[in-house]
Amino acid sequence: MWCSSRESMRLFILVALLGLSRAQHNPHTKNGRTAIVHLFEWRWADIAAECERFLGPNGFGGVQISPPNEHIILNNPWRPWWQRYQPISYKLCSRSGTENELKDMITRCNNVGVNIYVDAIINHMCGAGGGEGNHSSCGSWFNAGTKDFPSVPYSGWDFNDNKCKTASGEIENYGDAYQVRDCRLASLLDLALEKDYVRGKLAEYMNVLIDMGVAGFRVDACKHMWPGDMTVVFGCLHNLNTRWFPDGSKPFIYQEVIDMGGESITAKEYFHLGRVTEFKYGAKLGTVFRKWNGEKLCYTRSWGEGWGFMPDGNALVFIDNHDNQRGHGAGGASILTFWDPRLYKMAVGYMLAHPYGVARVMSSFRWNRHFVNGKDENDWLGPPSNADGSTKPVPINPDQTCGDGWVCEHRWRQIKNMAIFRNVVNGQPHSNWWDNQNNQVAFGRGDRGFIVFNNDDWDLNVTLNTGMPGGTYCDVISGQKEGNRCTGKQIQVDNDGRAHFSISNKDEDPFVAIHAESKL
Ligand code: QV4
Ligand code: CA
Repeated sequence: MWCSSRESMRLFILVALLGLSRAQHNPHTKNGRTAIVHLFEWRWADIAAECERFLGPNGFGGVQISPPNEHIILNNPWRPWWQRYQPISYKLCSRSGTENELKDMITRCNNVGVNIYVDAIINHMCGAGGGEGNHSSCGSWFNAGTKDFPSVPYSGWDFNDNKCKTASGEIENYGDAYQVRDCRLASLLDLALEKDYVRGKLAEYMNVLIDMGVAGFRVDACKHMWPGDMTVVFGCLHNLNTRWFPDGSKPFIYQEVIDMGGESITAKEYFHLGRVTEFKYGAKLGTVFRKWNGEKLCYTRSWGEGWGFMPDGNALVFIDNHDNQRGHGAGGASILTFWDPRLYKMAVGYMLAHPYGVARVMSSFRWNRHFVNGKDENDWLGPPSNADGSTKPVPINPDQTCGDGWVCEHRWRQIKNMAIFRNVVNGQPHSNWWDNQNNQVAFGRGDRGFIVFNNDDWDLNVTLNTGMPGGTYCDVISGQKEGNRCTGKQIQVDNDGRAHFSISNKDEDPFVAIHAESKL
């Protein structure tokens, strides 16, 4: 069972004194793997297969899965993706599959070296307007109006309404930390995490998943929870399952806090608990690659902390996420997504080549966008589904792309190969920077890898010091090494480490990347 708050407080202080409090910052990826991929709304059966047939063989470190717990099922709008952000209980049946399918996926992914990270919704239950009945993914009865969730069980006592001071009961002003944490986010019934009982239920839910073999959690809506309450819940978490992880490993925690500056709550308040999503990263890199606001790629020489981002050891980075790729959450119009594939591939490539942060790749489904006055009226549309609302499987085409509306950005050659690049250069310093004082830049990672971008409107033709050992390398963007042949451009590195690069601004992908394992 769960630990009492006093025990966990003592444990926390002990852990802090021993200097082990950074344990929850480690993703525990296996065998030198690095990148995480968010398989948004995928079914457990498809993720298990993807681990075995693609993620394991291509060196991906882990998968962020959609919330596995019981959620509301909505008819209006019809089965939106965001119904999964409205918990009904901690039973493990969801739109992605059953508890057995979840267990099978966790086991099979771990067995091929791929970790599972769970999207944990612990700030709230369903919306206040969620009604009464059993329109929920395991069929549990609930009543949102009276705040009754017997399958947990939670009752009215377990929610924050008595503490919230706004007239509407909603968060009205993000300048007031009390409102942000004690009032309702978008009408979602706000849990009282100050209560031992609630803390215990949350820890129990997370511990069931840890015992099954997950490696950690993306924790939803952390801005809306008090760090002190979260400290107690996380202090109660088990160590990872020793069938796959070293003895004494703590779950990896990465917290969703959107801190673009200018609010009362800052990301810093959460650093001791685990990593934090760095939302400035994608917003800024999108602005740079789009060349908006006078930004130039050459200014990214000091990319990372030099741009005012959080400390490297705290950051979880991404180009887009499931919210801001469709106008939810934060980041605005500069966010690059699969809808802008040419710039998107460069931005994801840049992220995966750069040492800052733990990197997460997005894998999306396509939907019918319908803009009215600049707003996408279809931003709610759920994953590819059958007429009864069940999610469609992910079919793999003969050319290895995905069918039925699944985008599978992680399978795009350029992105997959850059995930491998990140593993090959892991631990190497950012080195041998070059730029043309505009939008052509290059940098290396010690003597293990080198990347060159041309985001100008003219050709790049330059000889650069790569820092790499002499030899012929295969560019993993225009092609890749297959056996001992190269399906893309070849790059000749001289014995002094210098190589000539030529990248037309008209190239399909105007960037080139080579690494130690793409040597011919
Ligand atoms: C609406 C109104 C309310 C009204 C209510 C009446 O907004 O004012 O009282 O109807 O019933 C959906 C609807 C939203 C609706 C709400 C409750 O979009 O209109 O309220 O349900 O019925 C996702 C979606 C939300 C969705 C939510 C729950 O993005 O649109 O709300 O799921 O289904 C902030 C936070 C940050 C958050 C981000 C989106 O600081 O934490 O906003 N991001 C995370 C997730 C995100 C998720 C949630 C948090 C909530 O990444 O996907 O929201 O779990 O920046
Ligand atoms: Ca809250």
